[in-house]
Amino acid sequence: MKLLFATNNQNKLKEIIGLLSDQFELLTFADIGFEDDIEETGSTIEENASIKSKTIAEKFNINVFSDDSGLEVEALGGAPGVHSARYADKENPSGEKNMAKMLTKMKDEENRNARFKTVISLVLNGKEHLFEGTVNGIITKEKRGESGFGYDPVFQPDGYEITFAQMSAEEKNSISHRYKAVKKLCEFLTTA
Ligand code: ITT
Repeated sequence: MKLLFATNNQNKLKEIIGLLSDQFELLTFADIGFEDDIEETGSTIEENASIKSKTIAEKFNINVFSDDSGLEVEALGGAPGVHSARYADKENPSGEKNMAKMLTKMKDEENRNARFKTVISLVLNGKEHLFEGTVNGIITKEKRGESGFGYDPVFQPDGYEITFAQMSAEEKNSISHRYKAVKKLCEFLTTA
């Protein structure tokens, strides 16, 4: 089955390719010649996932899924959440600036509980289905590790002494929020 993954984020694309089983032929924006930016105007992670997949499904009439993710920090009332990508700088977003802001905000905070959340919106034959994956952990006091992307160097999942950025891609992929959501997506697709 041909399925388009609606994302401009090459890191996420690499992760998903490693997660999806061979029974799906994964298409990207390059395959359909889509070069625009989809404005993520939703106020929740769910809404933004829907906006991305529905925009592409309506324009190209294909089966498509998108993933919207965010980091929710308990002591910050769930922030940055839906604003994770542009937390520190709306115009020129960067993982480095986001982590610096996060570590400053959390400097004297004892409650370091956080969770990554992914929502996948699948539009299959014109109908939308949502799948969610979360992973609990803590915000570390300083950055550790070089792998992954985004907030990975400051996020340590529960049950581990290392951050996502200190894990191999395979290890992160076996426990991540995205993995859990993709697993639900795959289970659904294989029975659909
Ligand atoms: P899209 O083109 O798919 O929208 P994006 O970079 O905007 O890509 P999201 O909105 O889904 O991605 O994610 C928002 C931000 O959350 C992302 O830029 C990262 O900073 C952070 N994030 C998401 N998943 C992450 C992960 O697995 N590890 C670290 N940070 C992550």
